Amino acid sequence: MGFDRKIDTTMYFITDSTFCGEEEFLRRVEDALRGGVTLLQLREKNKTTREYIDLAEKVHALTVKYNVPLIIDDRIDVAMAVGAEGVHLGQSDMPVATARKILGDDIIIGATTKTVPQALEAYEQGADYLGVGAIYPTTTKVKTVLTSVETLADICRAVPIPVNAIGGLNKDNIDVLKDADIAGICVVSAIMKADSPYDATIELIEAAKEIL
Ligand code: TZP
Ligand code: MG
Repeated sequence: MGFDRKIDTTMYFITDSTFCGEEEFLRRVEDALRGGVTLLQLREKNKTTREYIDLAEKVHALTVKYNVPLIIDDRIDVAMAVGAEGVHLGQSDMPVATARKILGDDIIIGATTKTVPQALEAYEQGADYLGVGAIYPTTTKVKTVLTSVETLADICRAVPIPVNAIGGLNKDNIDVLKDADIAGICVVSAIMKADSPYDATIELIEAAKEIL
């Protein structure tokens, strides 16, 4: 695709706005950004299009301030509307190739994949990074099945783009990932629901350094 932008997926924070008010949500997002997350995904499943765009604009103002790319989950229209840096697509969302055709080469496209064939397909269609999981059971609302670390390692070997692990990850359980050649970790609860998202981010980055 001639796409060679470097994406730092080391500490990829995915948001969940469902358990607190907007003010607290935005405060937690900014705390995580201050703590050093390298990539941030706004993930909304129950908002209207207008509400999604409204929140994405607010979150984008924060990510721009910290020079962190903003990825919008599922919705390329919302990503385009707010000028987000990227979009993340699952297996039931728009195919990566279609999104690439619409968005062009300058937008980051991530894809959720759980098998080597899915990973190869997403890569060949122009995905810039992959999310693979759930590695552990998760308390975040999501339709997913568990993915073994072995499959994760196979996917890392199969594609030349960054592969991140996701699902139930926290600073105390990511050592199982050390033999898979992942580029980073994705977390929701470990940061979003921490007493201090700032401290949690710093601790996660420290723990990730040991295994990446
Ligand atoms: N996809 C697979 S697991 C998951 C997603 C979006 C949720 C991860 O959330 P948490 O809280 O980090 O387990
Ligand atoms: Mg999706």
